Amino acid sequence: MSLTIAATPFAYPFAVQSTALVIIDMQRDFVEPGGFGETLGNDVSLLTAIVPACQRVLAAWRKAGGLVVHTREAHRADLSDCPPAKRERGNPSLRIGDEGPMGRILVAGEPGNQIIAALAPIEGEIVVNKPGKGMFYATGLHETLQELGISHLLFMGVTTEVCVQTSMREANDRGYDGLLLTDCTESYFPEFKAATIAMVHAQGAIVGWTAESAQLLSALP
Ligand code: C5J
Repeated sequence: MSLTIAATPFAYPFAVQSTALVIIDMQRDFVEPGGFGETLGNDVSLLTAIVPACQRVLAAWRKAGGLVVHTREAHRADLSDCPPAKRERGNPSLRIGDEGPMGRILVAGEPGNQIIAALAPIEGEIVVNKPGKGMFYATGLHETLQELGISHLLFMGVTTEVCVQTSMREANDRGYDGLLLTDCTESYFPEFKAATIAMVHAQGAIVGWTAESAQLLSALP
């Protein structure tokens, strides 16, 4: 069945069977108080504020029978998939692989690397550990989505201008129609979120579409 979201800059037609809901990096270290994000001086309450809206969308999408993809920014324990340039840049108090407040920073399997309980994956959902900011780099996800006949992607998660935007741009270059749910994404920097939303739907949806979650919820049967 063809559905339509009243989106910006124009209507977004989609079908549940060929669309995946993608939840980017809602992992404890970025979102929860006491995690890595907070040790960097970020106000994580901005990010936790989107959790109820994300839960509503996830519940409705599961009920509609749609595919769900969860991502985590995660490296192997030996950091063989972490380029030195990523680990060594700048002068942070903690680097990737160091012991942080919730285990080793951005290392797969550590407590801080788990998706927050409120959005925990269930059986049948795809969980992708991604070593980069974008969800397609070195993950094999494009091939999986192609096999499943997915052509449309609905995006939620954090942070808007980093991993969410990078993933949307990667998706756009691979031929997917992507839509960003604006009340289900957040940044530690509100001005970066606003700029990203504007960039995504500028120039006739040059990267994709944007809409509030209410628009998606009212479009679902
Ligand atoms: C994400 C980051 N998930 N900001 N990572 O956006 O480093």
